[in-house]
Amino acid sequence: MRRITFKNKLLQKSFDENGYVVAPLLQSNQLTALEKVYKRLDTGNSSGFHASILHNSAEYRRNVHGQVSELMIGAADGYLDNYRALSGQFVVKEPGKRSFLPHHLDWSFIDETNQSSVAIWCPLKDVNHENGNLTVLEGSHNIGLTKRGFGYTHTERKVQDFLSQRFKEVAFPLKAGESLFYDHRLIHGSPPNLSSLTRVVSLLILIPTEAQSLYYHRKSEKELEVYKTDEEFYFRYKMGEPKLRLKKLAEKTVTPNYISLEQLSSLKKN
Ligand SMILES: O=C(O)CCC(=O)C(=O)O
Repeated sequence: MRRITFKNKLLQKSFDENGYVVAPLLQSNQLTALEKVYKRLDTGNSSGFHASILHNSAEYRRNVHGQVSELMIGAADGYLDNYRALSGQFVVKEPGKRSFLPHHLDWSFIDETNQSSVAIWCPLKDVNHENGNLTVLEGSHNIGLTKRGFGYTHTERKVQDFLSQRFKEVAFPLKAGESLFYDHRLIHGSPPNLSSLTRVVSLLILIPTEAQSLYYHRKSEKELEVYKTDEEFYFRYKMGEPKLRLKKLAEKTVTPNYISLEQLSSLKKN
């Protein structure tokens, strides 16, 4: 049986069925505090879509994590059943077409066979289609793509047709402080920010308190090495670097899941 994520049974049911829950999270004073943190730490000269977890500076990654998780964890605790913060981030869209983010899956943070990790996506200002609200393929978490490494692309053209025939795309225009809680197995993306203002979202990634955090490292197109990680992992390492200088913590190698037509078709037959 799958571990519970939400304290509230109705929210849990919706999370199980759809792969997400929308709920109010932050008050205006918390949003103002996050805005100030973003402005104080922002190093400028970015373009398109950028996420603080991929910033070059380990100090920046650490500072953002510390401040975002401190400001979001209390409200998150109100909803989630015994989860802990793994990574606090800002995910930002600068104005312009280049900030488009096609449908994708985030990499896995834990073994998701019987438990879920959660992302809480909370805009600091209202979001809509024009400035890049999140969209999801409702129910796509149930495809069960649980072994996802960093650095796989999901660009096969026929995949989009397959997905749009099978799943309903739902967009989430949200008020500042409202949040989308999504299961990391859910396919999601966002249109470009075509407004004139930068869109800033605070994002908190949480895992069950007792879960071992993991990193699925791309060894080849067909192989993922599984590493145990600790609290410091996302400050010490920048994803996508050719050499992460990981200690020899590998336990096993698994076959990666990614959104390819081949994998989706074989899963459909099962
Ligand atoms: O902030 C966005 O628009 C998308 C974020 C996202 O897809 C991600 O962080 O994986």
